[in-house]
Amino acid sequence: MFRKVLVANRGEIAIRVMRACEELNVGTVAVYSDADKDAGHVRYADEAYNVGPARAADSYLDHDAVIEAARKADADAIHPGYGFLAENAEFAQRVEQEEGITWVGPSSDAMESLGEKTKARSIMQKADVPIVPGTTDPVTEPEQVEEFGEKHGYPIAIKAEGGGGGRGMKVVRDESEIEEQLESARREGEAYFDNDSVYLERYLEKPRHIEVQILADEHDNVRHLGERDCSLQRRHQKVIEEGPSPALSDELREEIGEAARRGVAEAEYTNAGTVEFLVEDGEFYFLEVNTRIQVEHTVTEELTGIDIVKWQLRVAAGEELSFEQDDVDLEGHAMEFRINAENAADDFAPASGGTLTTYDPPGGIGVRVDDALRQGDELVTDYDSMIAKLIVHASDRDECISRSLRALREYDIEGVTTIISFHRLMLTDETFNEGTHSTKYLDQELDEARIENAQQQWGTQPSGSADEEETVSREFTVEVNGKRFDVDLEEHDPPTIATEQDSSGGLAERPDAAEDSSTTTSGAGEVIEAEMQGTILDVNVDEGDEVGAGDVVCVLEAMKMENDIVAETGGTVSEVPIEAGQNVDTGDPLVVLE
Ligand code: MV4
Repeated sequence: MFRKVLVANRGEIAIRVMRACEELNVGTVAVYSDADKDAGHVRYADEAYNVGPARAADSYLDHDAVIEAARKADADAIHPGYGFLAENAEFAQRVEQEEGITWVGPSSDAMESLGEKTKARSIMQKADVPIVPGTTDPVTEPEQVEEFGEKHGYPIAIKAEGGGGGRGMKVVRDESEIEEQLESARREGEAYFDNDSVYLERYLEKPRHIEVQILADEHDNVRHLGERDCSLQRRHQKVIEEGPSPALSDELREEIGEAARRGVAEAEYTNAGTVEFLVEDGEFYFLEVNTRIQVEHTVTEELTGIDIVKWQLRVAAGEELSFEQDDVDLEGHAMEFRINAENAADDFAPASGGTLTTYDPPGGIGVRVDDALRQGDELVTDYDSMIAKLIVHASDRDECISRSLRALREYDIEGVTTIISFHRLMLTDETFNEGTHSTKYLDQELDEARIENAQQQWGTQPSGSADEEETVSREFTVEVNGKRFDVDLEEHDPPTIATEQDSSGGLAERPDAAEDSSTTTSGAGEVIEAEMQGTILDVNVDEGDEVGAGDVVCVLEAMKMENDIVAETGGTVSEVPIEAGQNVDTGDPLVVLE
C-alpha cells in the first residue's frame, strides 16, 4: 500500500478520498489554488501545497504544478477524484511515466480507447453488449445520414466522437434537417473536443439513464456493484441519483450488470469505472463509460457497504479484489442529493459568493453528508456550485423518501441560497414518487411555478444586513514546506478598505462584493465580462449590432449549465473578442458596448 497519496482535487471529493487514505493509514497531501487557501480539504490534509492562482487552468489543471507538488511532498500516488484531470489520458500517461508515483485510476490506454465513443461502441459490440442501433465508424456526408434514416427511421442522434456528458449531440427529426445538423455537430465537435468526427444512433425519445458501477483489478477480476438510476437530470446535470433503479426488473438488473462486466473486461479496464446505459421499453443500450470515480459513487457504497475509493487505492497498489460477484449484495434503497449553492427559482443561477453564516448538516440513522465546509466559511465560487452531498439509505424506496425529507428539513444552511427546497419538491412530486420520470422530465414536464413556490415555502435567502455590527476576521495562512500555520485576526467595524484606483487617482471605496456587477463601465460604455470560468456556447451579436438592456449577447457554458449572458444596459456593440468554443475565465471581456 502507498505511504502518501496526493489528491489532485478539491472540495468534498478531496476529503472523501483522504478519509479512505486515513482508514488505510496512508498519508494525505492536498493541492490548492489561491482561491482555496482556507478550504476544507486543505484543513483536512496532513500537508498542502499551493499549485497556482484561482484559474483552474493555472492550478488544478496544471500538469506540471500537480506533479511538482507530488515530488515536493514525496507522494507515491496521485488520486484525481472526479472532474479536473480525472479523465485526462495525457496526464494519466504523464503520471504513469513518473518514477515512483502511481496513478490511481484506469490505464491511460483504457481511458483513451473508451473516451472515443465509436471505439467504445466497437469494444462493447465485441463483448456482446447491446449498443443503440447506429454506426461504429464516423460519418462525414449527408448521404450517409439519409441512408441510415431510410434503414433505421427517425429521429436520429448525431453524436460527436469526443463528446460526453451533455455535449456534442444533435437530433435530426426528418431528412430536411440532416445537412444543417450534421454540419453543426461537426463544428461543435471541432470547437469543443478538437475532433470533428461524428457518428449516428437511433434517437430514443424518453430513455432512463442507468449506470453500473464497476471495480476491476489487475488480476482479471471484474465485479459490478449494481446500478444507479440517474434519470432525474436538468440540462444534463444530475440532480438526484438513486439505487436500485425503480425502472429495472430483477431480470433486467442481472442482464445489465453482466453486460457491464463483459464490456469492461473486453476493454482491459482496471480500477473503478461506470458503464452508462439508456433503458427504454425493457431494453438497454450502451451509452458510454466514465473512466473515473463519480460524484454519485456514494449511493452504491451505501447499498453494498463496499468502500469504492479504498478499493481504488488497493487495486492501484496491485492488490486483488477480495470478494466474488456473488458476495456483492445490495441492501435497501439509497438516494444522493447534490446540495448546490444555486437559486432554483432563478433558473438555478449559481451563487456568486456569500458566507455560510449557518451550516448545520443533518444526522441520524441512514444519513451521510460528504462536504468540505464548516460554519463561517466563505463560499468559493470559482469552480462549481456543489457545496455538499446528502446521501440517505433506508430499507426501501418509500422509507428512503421519507428519511430524505426528514434530513433535508434538518439541513440548516444560511448565508447562501441552495437547492434544498427543490429537492424537497422532487420528493413530494407524484411522478418522481412513482419512479416513472425519464431523463426529459425536468427539462420538459415540470411546471417551473412549482419551483418558485417551493422556494417561497422552504427556501433560504442570503442572510446578513447592513445594520449588523461588521466583524471581519482575517485569516492569514503561511505555508512552510507543506506545513501550514494559520494566523487569525479579528477586526470589529473595520474601516472600509479602498482597493481600487478611481479616476482621480485616489482610492475609491470598493462596492460591496454582493453588489459587484458583472460589467464595469469604461466611461463611454459597458464591458460585459465573464462572471465565471467556462466555454462560449453561442455568440448572439456582431460588431455594430444595437442591443437593449436584458438582451442575451452570448451563452456561456459553466458548471455543466448554459448561462445566458445579458447586457445590463443598451448600446451599440463595438467589440466581440470571443467566439463559440472559446474558454474564458472570470473577468474576461465578452462583449463591449459603446
Ligand atoms: C441519447 C439519447 C437518446 N437516444 N442517445 C445525453 C448526453 C450524452 N451522454 C448522451 N445523451 C443522450 N444520448 C440516443 N441514441 C438521450 C440522451 C440524453 C440523456 C442521456 C442520459 C441522461 C440524460 C440525458 C438528457 C438528455 C439526452
